[in-house]
Amino acid sequence: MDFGTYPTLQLEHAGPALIVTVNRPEALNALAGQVVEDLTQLLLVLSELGREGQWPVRGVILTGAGEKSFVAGADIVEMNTMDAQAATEYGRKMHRVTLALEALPVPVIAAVNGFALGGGCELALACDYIYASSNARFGQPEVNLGLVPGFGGAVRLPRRVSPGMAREMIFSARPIKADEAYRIGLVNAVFDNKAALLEAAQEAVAELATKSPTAVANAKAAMSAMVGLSTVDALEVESTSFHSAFLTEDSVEGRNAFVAKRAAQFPGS
Ligand code: CO8
Repeated sequence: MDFGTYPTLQLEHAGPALIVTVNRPEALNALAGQVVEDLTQLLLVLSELGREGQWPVRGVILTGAGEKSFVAGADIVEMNTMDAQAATEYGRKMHRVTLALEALPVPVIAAVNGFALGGGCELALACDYIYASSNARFGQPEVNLGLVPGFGGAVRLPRRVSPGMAREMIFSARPIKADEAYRIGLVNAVFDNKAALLEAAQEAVAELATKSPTAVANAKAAMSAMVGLSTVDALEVESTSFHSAFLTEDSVEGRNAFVAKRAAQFPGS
């Protein structure tokens, strides 16, 4: 699969993982318009994963260049040249990026090294797992700029942590350290440094690669579709998802392998 080349992204295809590095270290990897454009195009390519049973990538790892920052938010310098309409449209483009991340048929792991502020925290929130290095700092500092979160933070943060913690993070603009982010459930796991963080993210993708790709994709799609639904409607989504999973060749193989007491060899379809 040709993933393409992008001015602000570095791509590394490492076994079953695609490591995507936002590469603007001179601005702490802030989300300039070009980064948003590059992420948009890359996600369009990746949305084809799994077509015709092709799974060259089983998980995407999203990180930031350097040790100091994952993503320090929207590019404030660029934003300051915009009028309200252009800035809001910039926000809508990032909404589409976050929705595309959630719609990918493979899990996305945010490997957060250093600052994940504003749009950086919001980008991580659109990922399936958030892993952090011990120097990670998470925050929604928009009120310091007289703004509010614009890339989905007010929507996704209260769903990931408690509504009260989300309000405190957004109203106070106070960044929290990795260990506190872990304690409140924002982060799945914390690692000593960036090398250990990336190694753990790759191990997580290697583990995913042993599972049925169609089942993981089905589970991800169903869990995204259930957000905000009533219990009854969400259970209906689960039934539909279960039914289509049951019909896959992966499911036939998985069930037969269990009965035959052998390891499953999933065809990925
Ligand atoms: N945008 C543009 N440039 C940035 C950003 C940013 N978000 N963050 C850092 N930089 C630049 C700095 O200007 C500096 O550039 P230069 O070397 O040319 O002066 C360079 O990166 C290094 O930064 P610092 O010197 O400031 O590094 P420090 O270690 O002193 O401080 C901080 C690091 C604490 C992260 C500090 O840089 C900071 O506070 N950055 C801004 C963080 C922030 O407020 N982020 C939220 C932005 S708002 C947002 O994301 C809302 C999204 C919704 C927008 C809606 C649509 C438009």
